[in-house]
Amino acid sequence: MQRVFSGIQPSGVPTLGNYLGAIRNWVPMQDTHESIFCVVDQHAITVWQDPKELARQTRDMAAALIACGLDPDRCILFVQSHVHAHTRLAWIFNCVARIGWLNRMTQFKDKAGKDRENAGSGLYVYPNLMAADIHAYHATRVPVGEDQKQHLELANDIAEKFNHDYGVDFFPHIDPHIMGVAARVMSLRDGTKKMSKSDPSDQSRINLSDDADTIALKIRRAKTDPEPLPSEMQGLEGRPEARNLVGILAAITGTTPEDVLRQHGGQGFGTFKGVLAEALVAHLSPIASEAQRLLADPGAVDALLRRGADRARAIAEPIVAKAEELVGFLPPR
Ligand code: AQP
Repeated sequence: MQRVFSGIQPSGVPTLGNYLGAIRNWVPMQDTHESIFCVVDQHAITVWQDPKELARQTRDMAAALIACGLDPDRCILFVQSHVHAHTRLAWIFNCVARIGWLNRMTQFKDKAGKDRENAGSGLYVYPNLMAADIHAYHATRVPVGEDQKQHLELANDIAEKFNHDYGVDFFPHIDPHIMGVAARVMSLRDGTKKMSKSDPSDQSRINLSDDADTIALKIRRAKTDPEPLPSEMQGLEGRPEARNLVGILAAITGTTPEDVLRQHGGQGFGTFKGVLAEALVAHLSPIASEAQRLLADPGAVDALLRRGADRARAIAEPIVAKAEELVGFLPPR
């Protein structure tokens, strides 16, 4: 059975973007793959996180993932910092990856902004830790949103260079699995910017914890243009906000943007936004309630995560110990 690895940062409340671009697609994989899912708190601190918030957000994220359908009995669900094999392998990868490769990473450029000299060095080597997350499990399938594709290509370059430098065939090739219709959900305030849990504007995103009224309000306020919806896809050209809302409705109702336009073409946004809000509320409300129910017993969520870490460690430890041996480290015992 192919092994899947994917992760999500506890850098806030998971958004509709995280859900449609990643989490939702992880759920069926539990039946078809050996599935490993990780709340990547070490990635999260590559930008400032309030220490008091981070632990809570990590637990909240785990509860949200379970509420979305990840079953800790059918997958391995754990917290990155609980399994030290990730950072041990990341150090080796820091030494394998070339600076020129990292310089090409667009996410670093986006997140570091103009003041690059002042960005944390962790943000710069983030892709090396991500490569380690995956290769520590010899995972070969990585379901992610379209924005992570470049990092996966880098993870393959790192594996190839490691194998070449040490004359082995140790780290396998990763098969990026870029997700469906709404592979990239955009901000509700700016259709050219991706929806992000750390966007300063809460109005820019739907959080999985939002209640029905909040969802309806955010959709009502979502930026659009004055034209009605077109009936065909080419009518969405140059209209990023309209395209985004159409993509979201298609993804949430399991149809295609073409079908959405066939059905709603000619409608003004007042009507269309009502339909979209209703579909979102129907889909997301049960998730929010289930996450709340789980968080009523935080100790139980923590216990599930500890068990997940034990299972993750059992896979990653021997792989990373072997990588260390290949590099020439003296065995610790
Ligand atoms: N807007 C999005 N559309 C589609 N997929 C998305 N993902 C994130 N945003 C969108 C996918 O969610 C998975 C987990 O993401 P992450 O938490 O590891 O990091 P991220 O991509 O940086 O997500 P955010 O929400 O934008 O977090 P912050 O604000 O902290 O940077 C990934 O598979 C990603 O593709």
